[in-house]
Amino acid sequence: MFESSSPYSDFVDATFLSIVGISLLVLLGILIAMVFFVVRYSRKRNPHPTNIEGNVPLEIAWTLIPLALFMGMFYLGWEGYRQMSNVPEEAIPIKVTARMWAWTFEYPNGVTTDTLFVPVQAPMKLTLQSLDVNHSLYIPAFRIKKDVIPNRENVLWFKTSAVASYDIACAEYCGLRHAYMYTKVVSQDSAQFEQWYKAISLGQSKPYQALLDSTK
Ligand SMILES: [Cu+2]
Repeated sequence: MFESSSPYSDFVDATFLSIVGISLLVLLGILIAMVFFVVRYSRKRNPHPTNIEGNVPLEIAWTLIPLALFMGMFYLGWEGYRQMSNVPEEAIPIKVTARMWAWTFEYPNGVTTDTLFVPVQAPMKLTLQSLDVNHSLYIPAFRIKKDVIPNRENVLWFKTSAVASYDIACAEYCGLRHAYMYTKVVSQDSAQFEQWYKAISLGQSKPYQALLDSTK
């Protein structure tokens, strides 16, 4: 579940787990305090209520502790966003077009495919555009999801760390056959990729299913 397959999947997982951890600690703290107050200050033990005027140290504590927690979470989110937005200059540009209900990937030489083939370890820059409605490019293994909006270009980048294939889905409900908007990222070693790229540029590529099988 927490296998690293893109440059920032580890960071996203660590952020996710630390926020879940903080939430659990806070939940536990609130529960313990609640049970303590229910027992200690029940009407039986404490028949006469006291008016409390305020407590400066306590107020400072319950302001500063949540502030520190939120700033910590903000930092993790910001850092993750920064990593995802800083596209390496040498990244290979791919134009991704979404439409009801399919993905098209266009390589620098103008060749288009329905499956995204990439060389392993090479940074890829995906420019996303939609021909009709809102879609969202989602690659769960890479911890990436980016909306694809008509009349607007969004950009994402990634780099694969292993020779393997990964699912691509549409994560924005886009009509009747939305659930069929599945395809794959197929990461190959660079020699294999070069060969495929040359073949497909000459119009003699193998059917993609054969390539998918070879990466299993
Ligand atoms: Cu879609």
